[in-house]
Amino acid sequence: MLDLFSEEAPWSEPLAEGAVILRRRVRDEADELMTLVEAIASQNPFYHRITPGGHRMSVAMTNCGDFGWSTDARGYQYSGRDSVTGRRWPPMPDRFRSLAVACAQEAGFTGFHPDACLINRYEPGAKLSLHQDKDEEDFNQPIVSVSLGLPAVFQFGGFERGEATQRVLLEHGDVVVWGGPSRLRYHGILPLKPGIHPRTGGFRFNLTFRRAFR
Ligand code: MD6
Ligand code: FE
Repeated sequence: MLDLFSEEAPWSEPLAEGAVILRRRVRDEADELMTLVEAIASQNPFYHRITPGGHRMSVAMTNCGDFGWSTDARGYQYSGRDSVTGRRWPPMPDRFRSLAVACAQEAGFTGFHPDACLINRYEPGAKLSLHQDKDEEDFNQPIVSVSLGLPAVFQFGGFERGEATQRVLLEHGDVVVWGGPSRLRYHGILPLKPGIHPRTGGFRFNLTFRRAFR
């Protein structure tokens, strides 16, 4: 019998055409994912990057995979090396890749081949202003976003910055898959509220898997 009141994870919540939240999709493996994040950060620490406009980002970032996204005085770009350290990014763990591919598939996107994984770390007050993800070459490939640790409010808008936004809470273990007709929607994260999460302490982490180059 269909029981509408049992909380059987994961469950999916459509956001818009081409965008879906897979609620608690990685909750049971979140500890192991965090251990991998810590290993990556021990090789390539989180930095608060400086935007071309000279602003220090409130979100600290690192990457793994063949390419990493970052920003510096030259602009926003994907590159094979960290411009701070000059070193290649740590490889994308197989565990990360297969998870991202599986989530994309569950959302209806076959043939996702991520070559970059951006890892964001939010502290209380950290936010990400409304933006589009448009530094990738092929907008036919979706983005898979994994939330770990403290909850945050995700803003999900339209195709112009000024359009109204939906607000949804993203919690530990939630995955958002994002592509097709929604691929270029504006989105952002409101300032993180202070709290303590049993696995991540005072932080929220977000992994976004992307295909940067064709
Ligand atoms: C975050 N995420 O959740 C920031 N971009 O911390 C993003 O900017 C994002 O979640 C594209 C697709 C999904 C996302
Ligand atoms: Fe984004």
